[in-house]
Amino acid sequence: MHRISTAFSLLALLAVTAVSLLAPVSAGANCNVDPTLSYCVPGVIRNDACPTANTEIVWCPAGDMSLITLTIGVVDVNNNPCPGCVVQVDFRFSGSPRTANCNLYVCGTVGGMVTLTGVTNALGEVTFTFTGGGCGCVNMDWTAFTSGLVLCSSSAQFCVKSPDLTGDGTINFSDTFKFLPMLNAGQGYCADFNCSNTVNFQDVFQYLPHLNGAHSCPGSILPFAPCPPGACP
Ligand SMILES: [Ca+2]
Ligand SMILES: [Ca+2]
Repeated sequence: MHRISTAFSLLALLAVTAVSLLAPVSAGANCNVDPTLSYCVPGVIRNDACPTANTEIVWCPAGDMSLITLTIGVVDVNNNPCPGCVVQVDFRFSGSPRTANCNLYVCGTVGGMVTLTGVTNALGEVTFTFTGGGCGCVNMDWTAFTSGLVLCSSSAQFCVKSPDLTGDGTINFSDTFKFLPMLNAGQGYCADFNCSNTVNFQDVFQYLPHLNGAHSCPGSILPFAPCPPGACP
């Protein structure tokens, strides 16, 4: 009897050990986060035909061109990375469209607002990415939290253009109607998809795959910067 209960105890101990080995290590929960050393870095993932040094990016609602990013880095009081930290970020986008090209929007936002949650990786970082449509300049404001602590709160501006020239969430014939006059004139900031300062066949090649694919933003669109009255035909 004693031998059996010892065997049971050993089995129970092995089971507990196995479970504790399998359970995820909650490093984030044990991390003594230092909000003053933690950081938020805005940026872009460039995937368009403009020169790298260009300040404007070309984005497509389908997300297959350049993206706006925000990377949050969480570190502890010794400046070591905190992996496994749950980070929540309140984003607020606003901006000014070029009036001739109307609305601006960011996919996944409602009127430019969205709250996103992510978990930091082994480097203590988590990156959020955004795409959208329309032509103009976008302001991204954010406040990032972890465990009720404010990690950082700031803003950045990005100037964008898109094959979704009308800024209604989809690329279709109405965008072509906006594109053609600029192609015929040989100029137009919003249709200059390779940032060459002219609009020609090279920009047509940039535009067509998005038109042919009827690229669109998943979900409904609520632009945060609607065009001024009378600016859209
Ligand atoms: Ca459109
Ligand atoms: Ca061009």
